Amino acid sequence: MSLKDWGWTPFFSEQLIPWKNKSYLPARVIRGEKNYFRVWTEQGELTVRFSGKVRHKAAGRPDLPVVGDWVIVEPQPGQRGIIHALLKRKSSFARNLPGRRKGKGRERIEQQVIAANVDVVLIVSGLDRDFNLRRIERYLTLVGSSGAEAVVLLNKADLCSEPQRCKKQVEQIAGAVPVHSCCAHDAEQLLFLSTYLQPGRTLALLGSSGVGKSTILNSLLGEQRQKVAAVSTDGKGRHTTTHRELFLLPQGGILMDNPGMRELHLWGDKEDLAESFADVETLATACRFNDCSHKVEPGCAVQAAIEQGQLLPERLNSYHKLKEELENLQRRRQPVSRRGL
Ligand SMILES: Nc1nc2c(ncn2[C@@H]2O[C@H](COP(=O)(O)OP(=O)(O)OP(=O)(O)O)[C@@H](O)[C@H]2O)c(=O)[nH]1
Ligand SMILES: [Mg+2]
Ligand SMILES: [Zn+2]
Repeated sequence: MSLKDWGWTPFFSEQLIPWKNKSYLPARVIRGEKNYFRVWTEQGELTVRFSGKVRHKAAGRPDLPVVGDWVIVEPQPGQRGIIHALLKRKSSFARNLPGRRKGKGRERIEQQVIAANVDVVLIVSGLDRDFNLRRIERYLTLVGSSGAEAVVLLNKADLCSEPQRCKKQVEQIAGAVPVHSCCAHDAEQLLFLSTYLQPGRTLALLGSSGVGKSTILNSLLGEQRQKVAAVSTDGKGRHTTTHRELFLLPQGGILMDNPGMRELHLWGDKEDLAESFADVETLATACRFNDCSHKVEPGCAVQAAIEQGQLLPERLNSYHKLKEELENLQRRRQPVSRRGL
């Protein structure tokens, strides 16, 4: 196995210049625990922690390593090592940290980078009780701001009486993002994923708990590596997966399994809606006023599209809601110094 199989590209090797004369190794973070990481290197897997210097230099949590990151590691005896630096990310997805802390009477917001260097995010949604177009819109906006490509995977097609109808509904809100439906228990139904899987390419499974993310991974691996558990009687997942982790697939490609997301507070700015709500924003170019809010103004092309049945009111509500959330975030965001590592 080579670094390339794990996603190493010139984008990262160009960053090695300052480290050239040291006996350090590039390594990919494949799993994060509370106080240490598992990384993959050309010499195999190591358990590593980051040096005090890395912690000290980090301007905040976003500058600390997460699963998917490439780091510079000094190997130590006993399959251990120390992380000396974090390489610049090609892509990262982040959310506004749920359960914001309050500092000195002022509400603080914090960016939580969930994962790094992902090429394609598979947004997984169940075609059972989990199915929710508004949640898919939220995921599409999150991925739109990450630098990764998005693909929607509607799983549990066997539990849905009209999977094609649901798929069409999703296609209507997904713009150019491809939408697939499948049953994860049947490996043949996952063959279409080979379009996205290539050696060195990193895919990540994202979605609520219980939608079948780990089941998809196990099917692709051809073995039960990740624990899966039935959803509870109220249709909710059980948060079976508790860690993010990267897996190398036998057919080539890397797949990240993630814990189910409880809350999905966006991190980004309102420009991120340009992709996930391209339909609304295109209509908006024909509004009479440049700063039209698409609520009450005369000559609003968006409202006109609703009246003519070309745009669903739920979709516009969703747009307003996410836009407000992003504007609020922009207002409250404190400039974080990006010192890098
Ligand atoms: N009927 C049906 N059941 C499925 C399918 N995919 C997964 N399941 C079942 O759904 C349940 C939850 O699957 P998991 O793979 O654990 O879900 P997960 O998304 O990894 O959940 P967390 O780890 O909690 O985030 C398990 O009982 C699976 O067997 C499918 O396509 N059809
Ligand atoms: Mg899981
Ligand atoms: Zn308007």
